[in-house]
Amino acid sequence: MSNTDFAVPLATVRIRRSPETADFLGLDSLLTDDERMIRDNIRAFVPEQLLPHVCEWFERDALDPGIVPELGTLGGLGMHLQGYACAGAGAVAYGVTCLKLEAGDSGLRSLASVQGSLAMFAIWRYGSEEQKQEWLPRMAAGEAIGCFGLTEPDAGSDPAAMRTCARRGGDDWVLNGTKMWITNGSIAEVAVVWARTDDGIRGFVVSSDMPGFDAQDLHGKLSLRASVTSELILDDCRLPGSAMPPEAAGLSAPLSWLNEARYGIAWGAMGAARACYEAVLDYGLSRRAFGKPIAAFQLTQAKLGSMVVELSRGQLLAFHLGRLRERGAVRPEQISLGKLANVDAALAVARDARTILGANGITLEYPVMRHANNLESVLTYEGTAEIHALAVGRAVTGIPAYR
Ligand code: TGC
Ligand code: FAD
Repeated sequence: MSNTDFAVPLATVRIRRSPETADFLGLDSLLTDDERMIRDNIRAFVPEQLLPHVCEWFERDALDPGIVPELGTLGGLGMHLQGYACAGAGAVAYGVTCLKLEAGDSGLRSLASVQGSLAMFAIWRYGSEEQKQEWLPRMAAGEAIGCFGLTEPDAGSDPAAMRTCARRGGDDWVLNGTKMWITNGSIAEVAVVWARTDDGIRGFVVSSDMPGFDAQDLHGKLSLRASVTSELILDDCRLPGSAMPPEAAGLSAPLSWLNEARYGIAWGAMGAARACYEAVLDYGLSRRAFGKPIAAFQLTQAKLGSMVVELSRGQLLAFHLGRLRERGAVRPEQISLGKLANVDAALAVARDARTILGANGITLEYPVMRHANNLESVLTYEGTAEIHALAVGRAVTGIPAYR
């Protein structure tokens, strides 16, 4: 018997695929008709408006802000807020939107998270009526972009160590300091920034045309390249007294808003993972080695099987958090668990997916390494994996171990 006798005859490699392979458990049936409709709108937007450009943006380390009004038209910005031209959608509808956006690129979901869950939510929750009227309808339409400045060069995981300060100048506030790694920074018309005052940490709504406000883009990123990331410089930036919403006081304000965005990431990471899985499933069925599709090898199927497990678990987890959230019953540490688990799962899927593509996997021709690189930022921002592990640890032991 020769070696070739062991090869599987082509005719025996029968391909019987589950019709909804990325939704192995049929989770789609858990969505309401409205949620499915919102999901389908965004699903169409990504291949039409994002995918034709995203590789070029990733290569150029840039994003065309022209996409923002397009997303606004679909109701994808601040969609979970009520009033002020926002859609008032539920948490699961917002979640499936994040999933679909991040299936395109984490940079697009980031843009929507920062705009809707951080900048708009801050104004919606704590802003004066005048600030809400001035900013929210335009931000929902994508006519004005917002950013959220908490992190500083020397204060990321520990925002309580921030140095940016605000002092009184008559009735005005005068801000000095630097914010670092700020998504949408240089394309934003409005920034919600945090500064130390004599009265503790406070939030400020800063229009980017105020004298003393500057934003410089950060370059040389190997991750989240189809996204604008900037440094904000506040150099004697003078703001009217009304720029400080009275209730945006203490770190608990920004930290509680982060729950909004972290929840979206639990869904979004599953979008990146699904895109990786779908790309390599098709590839594995058509790419041949040793006389048969590489998807016919047991080692490849083990990888695909574990991707399906991670995707199914992660989407169920995100869905459960969403329904809890809609009942007002979700706890911050449960959101920490969701962000931690689903970003880890997405990274594992992306890493396995890259190997299935072989050398093709290191190119931009396939979305996998772009997603894998992006997920390194997602692992770090909105609280690092370590910070979320500590949040879960604090919840189960009652002992805070951050300090
Ligand atoms: P600690 O004493 O624990 O807390 C201070 C106050 O905040 C409250 N709090 C929360 N409230 C609601 N939800 C949460 N998740 C909360 N976490 C804390 C807390 O109850 C307390 O309230 P009060 O009333 O007693 O004063 O504060 P700490 O200084 O010891 O720090 C705790 C720690 C480490 C958890 C916190 O500092 C933290 O979360 N660090 C991570 C920072 C972070 O996530 N930064 C994200 C910046 S924005 C961003 O990354 C955007 S990325 C772009 C994109 O989204 O796409
Ligand atoms: P550090 O806090 O210096 O942490 C370094 C390492 O030490 C990490 O592994 C961390 O987990 C670990 N560590 C720190 N403390 C502990 C501890 N107590 N126990 C165990 N380990 C610990 N911020 C904004 O405010 N707005 C934005 O729009 C924004 N966008 C971003 C976009 C991108 C692409 C990136 C990469 C970041 C963005 N960030 C933004 C910043 C982000 O939130 C921070 O990078 C993040 O909070 C971590 O802070 P750091 O980078 O300073 O890391």
